[in-house]
Parts: sequence; structure tokens; C-alpha cells
Amino acid sequence: MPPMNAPRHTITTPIYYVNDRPHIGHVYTTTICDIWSRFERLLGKDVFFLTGTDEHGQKVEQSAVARGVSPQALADENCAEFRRVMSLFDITNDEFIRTTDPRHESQVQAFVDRLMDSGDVYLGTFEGWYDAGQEEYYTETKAREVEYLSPISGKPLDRATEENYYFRLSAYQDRVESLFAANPEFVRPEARRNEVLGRLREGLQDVPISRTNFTWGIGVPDAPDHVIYVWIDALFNYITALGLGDPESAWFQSRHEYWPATVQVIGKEILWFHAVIWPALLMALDLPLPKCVYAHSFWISEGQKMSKSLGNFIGLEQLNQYVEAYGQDALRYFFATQGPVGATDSDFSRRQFHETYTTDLVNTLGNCASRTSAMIGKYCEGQCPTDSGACAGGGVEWSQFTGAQVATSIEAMDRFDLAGSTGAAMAIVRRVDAFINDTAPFKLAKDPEQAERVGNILYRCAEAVRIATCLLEAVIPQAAGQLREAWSLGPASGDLADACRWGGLHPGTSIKKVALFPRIETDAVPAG
Ligand code: ME8
Repeated sequence: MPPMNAPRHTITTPIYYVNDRPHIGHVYTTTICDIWSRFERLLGKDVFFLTGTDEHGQKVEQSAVARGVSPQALADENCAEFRRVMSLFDITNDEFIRTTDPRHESQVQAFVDRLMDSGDVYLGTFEGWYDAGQEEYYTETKAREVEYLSPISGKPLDRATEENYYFRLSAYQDRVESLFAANPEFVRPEARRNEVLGRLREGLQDVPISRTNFTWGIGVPDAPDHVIYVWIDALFNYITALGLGDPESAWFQSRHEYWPATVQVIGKEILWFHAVIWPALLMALDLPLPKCVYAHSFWISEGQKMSKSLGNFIGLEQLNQYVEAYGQDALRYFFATQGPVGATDSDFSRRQFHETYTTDLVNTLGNCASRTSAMIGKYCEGQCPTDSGACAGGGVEWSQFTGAQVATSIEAMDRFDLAGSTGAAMAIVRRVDAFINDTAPFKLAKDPEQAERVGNILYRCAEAVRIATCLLEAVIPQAAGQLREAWSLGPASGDLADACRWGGLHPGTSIKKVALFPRIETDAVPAG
């Protein structure tokens, strides 16, 4: 439990389409949000971590027809797969919302009602282009730009003429521009923000918020032929999950203070909806805006874009093989350190995965923890030695050095720099390794007169490894738990900065030998 009055921190993932099964992209976004959530909890924040499934729309209806099942049956089946992701990858979400939940549906209708009353929604005729795969409408200008082909699937856009309800997005041009001018951090990373600013300059046009040519969706209040456009339905999940559309509800009572979100994490392909349409909808409803929309880039696979036609999508089965061979922490560590969190895409390759695991987790962290605890076992009877403070050689001012790395690691995580944060923790471990090699306690231990020095060296090694592990706990919770257990460290304290202060490890503590990361054969996971 976070302390009373702990600062709130709300983090969301996109809600995932149930027309298909989960794949690496879904697992990635969810996992990095899990890492951020865990890290913020370790800092003592009161975190609300939201994820879920996007279950309406033409795509789901069409997939259901193709499978010969009802849309709800397909939604139930694939939603169960997405829920499985949460348990398979030890995701600590606080809520899993489904857009077919009646509590979501009634709130969406209430929001649309409010928008109609305020004049932000009106009935009009849409003429333009439609990307059926993405369920996204394009204006003539934008369609021309993409040569009338979907930038995602490559399939031709459909010409669309429809009587729809429209959201008066054009009325929000100035306010959205001011939002971006006043909040340089509203969209991150910078490259993505610039992309949005470029498109904003072309001018905002009203967007359809209802559809009439299928039925699998939430009905527009008092308009039986219309269902609410899936994107509008989906965006509202972020606030219906907190009960904002129903102030009488239990969800509202216990959760409304978690809005606005601290960060809404998405993939770069759905940036426009989140960076422009979403804040304009919130403005129209007089609701606070999220502090930041963070759009990460894409995983590609063995150098190629993943697509169904190439059949190279990394799905749950394959990810499971990685987890079974290398462990859950290995996948999380790979996502955190090698993932496309910034503005460029990342390649998921077996070779790179194996190398990262072996170099960082086996040879560095695992080896260092095992070496240190083995020596404490051998030379200090398995008890944490005392540090007399005398010089032990090796040229490291440990308190200062780890203090600086801890500050870097915490500050990097605040900027969503997962690799930077993890790197600062691993730098501590690497320094310990070099320190052991430089001071050679295993040689000194042969001389009884050097016992104090050996104790000093080993205390410093163990304490530094403990601090690094505290910083890595959100990324590799299983290994951190193992080390806590073996080194009698007790549970994480909820004040990470304090837990990482030099001297937290008490002399006399029982330190058992740990083997955190086993060495794995190169071809542990079969190709593709
Ligand atoms: O777009 N690499 O759902 P979706 C990294 N329902 N992440 C990827 C990825 C890849 N190659 N491919 C997908 C939808 N993702 C809507 C969202 S939100 C109100 C509605 C991740 O099932 C990334 O987070 O297509 C992307 O935004 C999300 O999956 C899209 O999931």
C-alpha cells in the first residue's frame, strides 16, 4: 500500500483489438508500462495502471463473420488471450477494461449525449476515404499523400460517403495549438511531437463519430441507425474505467482522482487519435487533459517489418518459448534495454536476445551476485561482513559512485529512458566486477592478516549489488525477489531512493549463494 497522500500516478496502455490474438507489440507496450508502474510504486507513488481490450467495430464484426461466430463470442475468446498475457508476463495492472462492459457502454453514451447538448456533435455527411483495416477516416489531402493506400496494411482505401454524427474538431484548432505551445512535453518523444505539429498546421477538420453500415458497437443515443465510431468508444475507456461518466458509480467514488493520467503510452501509429482528437474531446467535455502521450516505435522481426502476409509476426507461442527457455525476466530485460521506446524501430532477433541475456544477465549481474555471495560464504561464514571504512584498494568511492548512479537511474526512468535507467544500475554491477578483479579478495583471503580488508571489500561488493538490484527490481522482479530471499533483504520498502542509500545492508545479515541466471544454449528457441 502506498503511504497516505502519496502522489498519484496513472499510466495507460492502448486497449487492444480483439479481432486477433495478442502478439509481441501488445506484450511489449504492456510490459514497459508494467515496468514504469512498478518503478513508480517502488518510489512510493499511488499508481493506477490501466489496460484492456477494444471490442467493437467493423473489424471485429468482419472477423467474427469470417469465423462463423458472434462478435461477442470472438471478443470473449480473444479477450481471454489478452488476459492470459497479463498473467503470463506477470503484469501488475490495476484494471483490465473491456469496451463491451455495460459500465463502459453507458458512460460512453452519456459522454456523447453531453457532446450533442453542447453543440460539439452534429449530424452531417462525410465524403472522403476510409481505411477499413485501421477503421480510420482520411480527408482527400491525407488520402492523396498516402496514394490512396493504407499506410499500415498497404490495401486500397475505400471511398466513403456516409451520413454521420460529427465531432466539431475544427473548433478546437486554437486550443490544441495552445496546448502544444504551452506543454512541450505533451507528446513525446520530440520526433513524434514534431510530426503532430506538422499535421496540425494543415488545419483540423471535423471527424465522424458514428457509423451506419454495421451494428457491432455502442448505439448513438436516440439514433437507432448509428453506432458510435469505434475510435471514439475506445478513447473513452481511459476515463470510463475511472467512472468519470457516472459520478454515482463505485468506480467514480474510488477512482476519479486518478484522472488525469500521468502518461498514456501508445504505439506511433495511433498518435493522431491520442495527441489531437482525444485532448479535443476532453476539452469539449471540460475534463482535464493527460499530462503526456508517449508514442513508442515498432518492433520489427529479424530485420523485416512484421505482417500477416509475411507470416513473421512474433506471437504469444513464440514469446512463450523465450520465457520458458530464458525466463520472464530475460524478456522484460530485453524489452527494457533493446526495445523501440524512442523514435526508431528495434529489431527482435534471436541472436541479439541471446547475446543480451548472456552478456548482461548471466555474465554480469548473475555472475557478480554469485561471486560475491560465494566469497561471503567461504570467507565470512555466510554472513555479511562489517566495513571498517579503511581503504580497501580499487579506487572507488562507493557511496558517492552508487549515489550518482542511483540518481541517474531514477531520473532516466522519469524521462521514460528505460535503457538509461537500467544501464545506470548495470554500471554499478560492472564496477563491482572490476573491483573484485582489481582487489582480488580471493587471493587476500589466504592471508589471515588481511581478514579486515577482505571483509571491507566484500561488504562493498554486496552492498553495491544490493543497490543495483533495487534499481532493477521493476525490470527483473523475479531475480530481484530471489536475491532478496537469499540475502535476507526483506520486501521492497516503497522508498526507492532511501533503499538505495549506501549502508542499508546490515553486517551479520545471512547471505546465501545465488544463481540468478543460468547459462542457456544458443539455439534454445527454435527459429521463427
Ligand atoms: O490500435 N511494435 O489496437 P491494436 C511495438 N484498439 N508495438 C506494437 C506493434 C509493434 N510492431 N504493433 C502493435 C489499436 N503494437 C486500438 C487502440 S486505444 C484507445 C485503441 C502495440 O490491437 C502498440 O502499442 O492494433 C500499438 O499502439 C498497439 O499495439 C495497437 O494495438
